Amino acid sequence: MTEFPERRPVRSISRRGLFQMAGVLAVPASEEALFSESAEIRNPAPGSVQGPPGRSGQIIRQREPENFEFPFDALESVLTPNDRFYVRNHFARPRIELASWRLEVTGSVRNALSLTLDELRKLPSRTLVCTMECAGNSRVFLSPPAKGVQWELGAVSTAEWTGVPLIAVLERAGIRPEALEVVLEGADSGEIKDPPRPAGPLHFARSMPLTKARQPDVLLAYRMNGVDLPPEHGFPLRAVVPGWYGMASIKWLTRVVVVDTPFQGFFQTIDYARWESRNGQPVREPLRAMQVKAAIARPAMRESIPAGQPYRVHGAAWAGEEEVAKVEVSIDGGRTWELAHLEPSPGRYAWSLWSYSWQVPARSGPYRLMARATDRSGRTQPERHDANNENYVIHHILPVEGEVR
Ligand SMILES: Nc1nc2c(c(=O)[nH]1)N[C@H]1C(S)=C(S)[C@@H](COP(=O)(O)O)O[C@H]1N2
Ligand SMILES: [Mo]
Repeated sequence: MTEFPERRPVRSISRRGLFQMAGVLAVPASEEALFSESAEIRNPAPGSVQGPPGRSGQIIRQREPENFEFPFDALESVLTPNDRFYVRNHFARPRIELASWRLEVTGSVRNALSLTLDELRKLPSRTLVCTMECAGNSRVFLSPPAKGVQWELGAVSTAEWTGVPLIAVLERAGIRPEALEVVLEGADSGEIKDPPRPAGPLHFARSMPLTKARQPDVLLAYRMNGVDLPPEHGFPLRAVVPGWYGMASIKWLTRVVVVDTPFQGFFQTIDYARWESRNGQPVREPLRAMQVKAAIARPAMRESIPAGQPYRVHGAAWAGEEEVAKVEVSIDGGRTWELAHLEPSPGRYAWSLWSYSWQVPARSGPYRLMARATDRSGRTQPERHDANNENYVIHHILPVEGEVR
């Protein structure tokens, strides 16, 4: 029903301490900021649910299941604090008893495994900073309105993850030569509401080809930004599949199944898939790598800006399995573009923060700012949404409009 921004409870001192170190300001939310939008509007105009910048907490898009957005206009540092990191759940969050929890590794392997968290923690670990974006991020900007959670800019966040490489666990189990893919399954389950849908409940599950699963940066993660994985982010164990849209990074992981044929699950074919042309025929392909994208944190949508002063336009840019080569900004509706300053990213799969010093005109009037990223392979952002992506992969250039006053 109501979908207004709301502050979540303040977390432990230790976690806040961590992010003060990381340069994140813990600014308390003002109450006026939180109730700025009536939720009767299912697809609000861009910016209409934005409060003043700098508030803490997440934007509640849906309470059950939990779907919380990172307030992107509060972007301050590369790492997103755990209590602001967006949450995307399809079903109710599962209750997990650590004492009975096991990771089962089965299918096309020589020795099936059943591992406790302690056993996983004893294996050699790896730590990396990785950006995760929901494939439905920015959906609110599509017209006509697209079905699904009405994310603005903030269904994307970045954290430092620690865990065991998936391949290390697979090698212990012994991958059979005929193996093709690895299916990851979460403990959460439920029924799909809209057709086409299977009868009865199903678990959230996705697969990846073995070629991806062999990359040592694909982790089974148990720590996030230096603390145990929080419950809403998949405690005790989740996958982190760097460079891919978030749906691949299965939370509350309980089963890893090595398979010899392509997995055809609901979230692989019906949902989180797109149309691709093969020999002149559209075929269904699962979503995989994140596409190149720059997002503007400030100014926020419809932010008023004082005339005649310099303004620091800033945001983040990411490119999935590629690296961002440059970010450009246009202040004239896309006629001319100027290079933004790009900060070094803390890892191959982490977003880069960027900024651009804009000399705001002395006269009042409307403004229209655009940013676009280009990756190292030369791919850049399209001007329009690709209809074959339907309600996903929204990475076309999204202008920010407001008033100079
Ligand atoms: N078990 C399980 N894993 C899941 C999901 C889910 O609903 N259940 N959602 C996926 C989707 S669509 C995204 S975008 C990411 C979000 O991770 P986060 O909630 O930690 O941000 O988790 C993925 N992993
Ligand atoms: Mo997602």
